Order: sequence, then structure tokens, then C-alpha cells
Amino acid sequence: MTDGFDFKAYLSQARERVEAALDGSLAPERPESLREAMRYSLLAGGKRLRPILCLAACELAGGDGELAMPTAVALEMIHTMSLIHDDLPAMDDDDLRRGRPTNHKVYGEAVAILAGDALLTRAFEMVSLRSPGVPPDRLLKVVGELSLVAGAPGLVGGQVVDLESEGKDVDLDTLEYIHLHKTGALLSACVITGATIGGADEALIAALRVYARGIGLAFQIIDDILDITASSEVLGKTAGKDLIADKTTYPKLLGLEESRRRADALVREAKAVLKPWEQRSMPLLALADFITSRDR
Ligand code: GRG
Repeated sequence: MTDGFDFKAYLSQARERVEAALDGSLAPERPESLREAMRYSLLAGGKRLRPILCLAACELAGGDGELAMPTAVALEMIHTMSLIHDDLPAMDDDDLRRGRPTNHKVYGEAVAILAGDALLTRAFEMVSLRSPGVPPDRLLKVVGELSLVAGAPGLVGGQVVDLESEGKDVDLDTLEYIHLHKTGALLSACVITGATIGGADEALIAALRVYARGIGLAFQIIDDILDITASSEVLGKTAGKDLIADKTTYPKLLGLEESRRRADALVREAKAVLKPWEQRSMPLLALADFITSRDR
């Protein structure tokens, strides 16, 4: 379905646009120490999958991707804050993220918490005050999506169930709940907010919700697999953490082979729902494949 589409070139151009927008998003921050801690994690690289999904969904809906850029930046800010907080000693207690020492290792726990808080609130500022040219009713829907994903119905709820499940026997339903909330919800918000800014109709929004659920779960299954099969050097974060923390993962419940088969099936199903929009959905189809083929 993506024959003839130069995904490599698409990805590198999209990443360049996103990096430039991220770089410009923190300019007036004061005090300087806070700005440095925010920039340290926000500009530390990463695949930039979330902002790119947002831009691609906006363009699929027929919109100008540049109008969705502030929201794309906001999504990366929410993602980055969740990584900073996830790495804290009170949570996953990790030393390595995106190939560098974690935020609290460099700036201390208090500043790391506050840098995360500032990124989260800045995300809402990007949408509500720094999104010129987007109709206010669309921005209001975007703010609503982001508030759901960042709160108890999304990341926070998923994280709490994840923490409470450590060292326990967790069934597949609970594991799916954790993944859909910790990982899937934000990926879903990326395509829904992008499509909303692009003026998508109800049919496209409904299809994108199904697409996002599939890629969200597949993304996390691959994450679980990579935690076992890849090195810390390649991942840029500590490998083997799930085993050390005695976490229930897809490979633990289903084995590596069945986990990969499941991820492939989820991506196939996710791509199938975009069939009616085939002509314009090349980037989203290719991004779905990227999720299962990635090595980090
Ligand atoms: C939002 C207030 C608020 C709190 C956050 C800490 C927390 C609550 C949630 C944890 C969410 C979390 C860290 C989920 C893991 C998601 C995941 C698989 C991250 C890795 O994403 P990649 O591979 O990373 O896209 P890069 O570095 O490429 O961006």
C-alpha cells in the first residue's frame, strides 16, 4: 500500500521541521536553570513519532501541517514530561534516557519534577495561545483531548496501575489497560488532534481512533520485545528493566514469537481501516509499519 512512497525522506524532513519548532518553543523561559532543564530533555533527540503522527493526520484530513505544528510540539512536550517523571527514583528510577543521563541525574529531583510540570503546562499554552490560524472551536477540542490524555483517564491512570502491578501476576486485560493508557492514549491523541486541526469529518476521526488503538498496542508490544532483545546502547535507555522490576510484559505472558505475531496483526488491522483514504494516508501507513520494524 506504500509502494513508491519515500518514507525515509518523509521521516527525515518531518523530523527536521519538528526539531526546529521544538527548538523555538522554549525561548523566553525564565529562570535560566529551569529553561536549561526543560531544553535538556526536550531537545535530547528521540524518534519524534508523536509530533510526526500529528502532522501526518492533519495533512490526511486535508489541512496544512504547519497549522498543527504547535500542537505537535505540545504532544512532544507532554511525552517528554512523562519520560522525565517516569525516570524519577519514586517511579522507574532510571539513569539513562535518550542516550544521556536522566533529567534528575543532571539537575536534581526537584528541578526535574518542576521541568516536567513546566513542559506539561507549556503544552497547553502552545495550543491555546500559540496556534495562530486555527479556528478556536478546533483548538478547544484539542485542549479537551490533551487534558484527557495527560490526566487520570490517560497517562496518570496508566502509570498508577503499572506501579501497582509491579511484582504481581498481571493478566492480559490489565496489561492491555496499562499499555492503552500509558502509551496508546497519547499516540491516539496525536492523530485525533492533528486530524481535528485539519478539519476531519466524523468518519475519519472514528477510523483514526481504531488505527491509533492498533498502533498504540503494537508500539508497546514492540517496546516490551526490545527491552529483552536490544542493548542499552541501541535503545538509549536501560535495557532489561522489565525483568529487573519483575514487570508483566507481552513476551512474559505470550512468548516472543506470539508477541511479535500479535504486533504485526495489530498493525495490519490498523492500516486496513484507512483504506477509504488510501491516496492520502501513505505517511500514516508507513508510520504504522515503522512501529513494528523499529530497533529502538
Ligand atoms: C502526564 C502528569 C502526567 C504524568 C505522567 C510518568 C507518567 C505519568 C506516565 C508514564 C508514561 C510513560 C513513560 C510511558 C512509556 C511510553 C513509551 C513507550 C515511551 C517511549 O517512547 P519512544 O520510544 O521514545 O517514542 P522516544 O525517546 O523515541 O521519544
